[in-house]
Amino acid sequence: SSDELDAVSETLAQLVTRVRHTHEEIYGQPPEFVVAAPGRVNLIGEHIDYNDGFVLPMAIERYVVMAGSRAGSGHAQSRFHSISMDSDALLASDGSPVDHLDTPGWACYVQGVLAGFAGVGLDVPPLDVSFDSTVPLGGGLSSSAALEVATATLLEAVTGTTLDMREKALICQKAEHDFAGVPCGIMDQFSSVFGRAGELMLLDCRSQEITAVPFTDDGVTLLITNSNVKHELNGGEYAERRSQCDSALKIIGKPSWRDVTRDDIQMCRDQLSGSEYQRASHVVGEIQRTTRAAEALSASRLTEVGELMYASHDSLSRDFEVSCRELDLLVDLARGVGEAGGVIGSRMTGGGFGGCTVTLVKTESAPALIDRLMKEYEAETGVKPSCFTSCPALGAHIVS
Ligand code: GAF
Repeated sequence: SSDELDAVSETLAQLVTRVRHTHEEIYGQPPEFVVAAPGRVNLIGEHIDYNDGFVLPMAIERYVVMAGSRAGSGHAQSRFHSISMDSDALLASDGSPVDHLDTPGWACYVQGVLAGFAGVGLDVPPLDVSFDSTVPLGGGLSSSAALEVATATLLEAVTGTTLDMREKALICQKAEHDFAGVPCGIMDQFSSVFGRAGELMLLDCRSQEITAVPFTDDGVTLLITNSNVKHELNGGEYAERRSQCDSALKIIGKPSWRDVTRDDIQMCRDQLSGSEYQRASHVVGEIQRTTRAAEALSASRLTEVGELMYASHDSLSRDFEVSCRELDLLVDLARGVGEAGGVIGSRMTGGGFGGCTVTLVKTESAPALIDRLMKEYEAETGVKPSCFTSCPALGAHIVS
C-alpha cells in the first residue's frame, strides 16, 4: 500500500517549489536560476566502471534541486545552504572554504566542482545558493554525484556556459576523487548528466560511448529497496577493491580487463592471491553479464535479464565481497517469491556494504512484493526498509 512506500516521495515539481520558497525566505529574493540533477540506479554492471567495463544504469526520479542567484555587491564569497541539514558553507570562487573548521561534510562536493570550473578558466561570481534533495543519502543511489552535477549545472547557468556533457561529468568525477577522496568510476556522474526518460543507458566505460536501451513501463517496474544500513567506513573498502583489481590485471598482463578471458585468469591462478582471483572472476563475468543483459532487455527476454541480475548479485556477494547480510536477505526474499510471484530478478545496486537493491518485478505484483519485503526484512533485522519505484528519468537540467 502507498503508506508503505518511502516517505520522501516528493515529486520534482514539489521539491522545486519548496526549494524556491525556502531560498526566498533565506535570501530575501527569489532565485535567478533553479536546476535539478537526479540520482541513479544501476540495473547491472557493478564495480566494473573503473575496470573498463559496461554498466547499465538509469537516472531516477529523485533529485538534488539547487537554487541560486548572484550575491549582492559587497559579497566576496558564495554561501551554499543545505536546507535539509540546515547548514552553510562559505566558499571562495575557486572552492576554498572561508572557515575550514566550520565547513560541513557535504561541502566537499560543491568545493570540488567550483575548483573544476576554476580549473577550466570559468569565473564564477559570488553566489547565494540553497538546495535540497530527495535522493536518499548514503543509500548507494548517487546522492553525492547528484549534488556535484547539480552544482555544475547551476554554475553553467550562472556563467552562461554549456560545457560538453562528458567534460561536465568528468569535472564532477574529479571532484569526488580530489575532494571526497573516493576513487570512483564514471557511472554515477554520467548517469546524472546523460539520463533520459524512458531509457536505460549501456555505458561503455572504456570509450565512454552510450547506447540507449529503451525501458518503458510495459507491465514491469523497477523497485528500489533501501536496506537502510550502511557498513562502509569512509570509502576505504572501495579504494581497496579498486587496487586489488589493478594489481590482478598487472599480474594477468593484459592492457585492459576487456582483453581478459576466464582462461587468462585460470592460467595466472597461482600468481594471484585468493582475493585477486575472486575480484578478477567477478570483473570478467560481470562485463559479460552486462552486455548480455542489455541485449536481453532490448529483445524483451526478461527471464534472462533476471537470471543475470541474480548471478551478478551472487558474484558481488561471494567474489567481490561488497554485499552484506541485509542486502543478501533482500535479494533472497525477492528470489524466494520467484517468477511465479511476478519477481523477475533482484540484486544489490551501487557500491554495496549496505544501501539498496534493485528488483525487476511485474507491475501488478509489486504491491505484494513490497509488503513481503517490508515485513520479513524488518522481522529479521529489526530495521525498517524503504521501497519506491522509479521510471528512467531525465538527467540534469535547468528548471527555470
Ligand atoms: C560507486 C561509484 F561511485 C561508481 O563509480 C561505481 O564504481 C559503483 O560504486 C559500483 O559499481 O557508486
